[in-house]
Amino acid sequence: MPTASFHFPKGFQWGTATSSHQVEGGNTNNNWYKWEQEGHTAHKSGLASDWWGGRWKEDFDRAAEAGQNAHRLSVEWSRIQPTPDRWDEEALERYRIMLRGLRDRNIMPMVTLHHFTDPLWLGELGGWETDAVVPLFEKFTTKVVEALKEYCSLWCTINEPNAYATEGYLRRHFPPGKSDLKLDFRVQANMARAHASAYRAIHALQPEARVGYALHFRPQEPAHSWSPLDQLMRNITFGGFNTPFPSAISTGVLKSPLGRISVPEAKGTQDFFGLNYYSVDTVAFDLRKPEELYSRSFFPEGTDLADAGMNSNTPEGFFWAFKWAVKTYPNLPIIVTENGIEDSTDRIRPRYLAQHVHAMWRAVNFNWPIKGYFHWSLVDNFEWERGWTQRFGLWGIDIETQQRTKRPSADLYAAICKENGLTSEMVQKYCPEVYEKLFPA
Ligand code: IFM
Repeated sequence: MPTASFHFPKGFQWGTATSSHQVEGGNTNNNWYKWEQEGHTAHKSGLASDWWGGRWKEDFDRAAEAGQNAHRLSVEWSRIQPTPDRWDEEALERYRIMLRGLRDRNIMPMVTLHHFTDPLWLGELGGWETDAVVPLFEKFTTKVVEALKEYCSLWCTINEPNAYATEGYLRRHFPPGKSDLKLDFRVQANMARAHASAYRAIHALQPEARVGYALHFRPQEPAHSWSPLDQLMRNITFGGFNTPFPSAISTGVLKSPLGRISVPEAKGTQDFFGLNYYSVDTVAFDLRKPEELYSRSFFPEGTDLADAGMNSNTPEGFFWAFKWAVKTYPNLPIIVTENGIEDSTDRIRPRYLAQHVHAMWRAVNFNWPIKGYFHWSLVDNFEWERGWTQRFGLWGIDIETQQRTKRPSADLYAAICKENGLTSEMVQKYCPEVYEKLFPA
């Protein structure tokens, strides 16, 4: 009997999340492969975590032994439809085998249909910049759902449409490396349209399906609450990044600081809200940053920051994200589709995990309808433009040998999954430095 504990409702899903290009390896027919060859990334994805080579089996074993009962993965469009007029049935069969592999281990799959990568041929047709993508994505969705519906009924149409658009059409970190705010919002509008038609296509094939998308939600705070300019920049950043896509789904209008795009067909097209939460940013007005629209995002001194400096440990932002979600989408189930931190030495991850699970528990206790949590990530994987410099896995991977090494957080997360909660003993064992914060006497 633990001394003190924070338990979750019966049936809560505990899992991990991954995506095709980040773990499969050997994806040579998509825009990211090209982007890597052109030298835009710190490293190349190469074999990634070698799941296409079969290592998914040992990694799913790890997840099952660690008490996980759910896993979110994505399918690779460029493998399944290598050219506009050809389907690769063998690739689909491989995904069927992987999903069966999850089911055999009592792990419920969630499948994402689009996670940042596009087939090369799609880019040649204009990618997400034109609404010609909408019927193409619907066709792809139909093909995948027909093939995989025996094993999966929980679908995420598009991962982080806001990050895809911002990184590819404003900040130039992702392909196609453009910087054009208008295009950024046009791409998000087309993603909302494609999401809506995929939503309907999935329900037509599988009435019991639960379908949603995953938003990268990044709360922002003004550097100085007394500064109207910092406040203004915070509001522009917040309204430019976090809210346009959600507004398209809740109201049928994609609202951005630049204007509005009508997407009436998107209104109400979700059965759950997928929340990807990592960290809070501080925003300041900065005249030296015209390319960032005169704003600067940073982590203030004293922040509990990961070594690689990409995310900080700010669990209060996680609670705030839930609060925002229930206000934006009243009564809609929430699934945490991603949450985690880059940390090769596991210095910060145990407390990050414990404090975020605690923040989620607080939210559950307001009867906010949170149904599951997918930690990012099961094993180290290819982190986009940052290559292999950021390690998000509960298990580390030596990329040369593909050898896995368990990080202490994997045991902490296993204890949480098996207990369906967080106990004082776990905190005492894995992150005693936050014991007083989580269990004040
Ligand atoms: O690795 C990414 C993932 O592909 C999308 N969400 C954020 C993760 C960590 O940066």
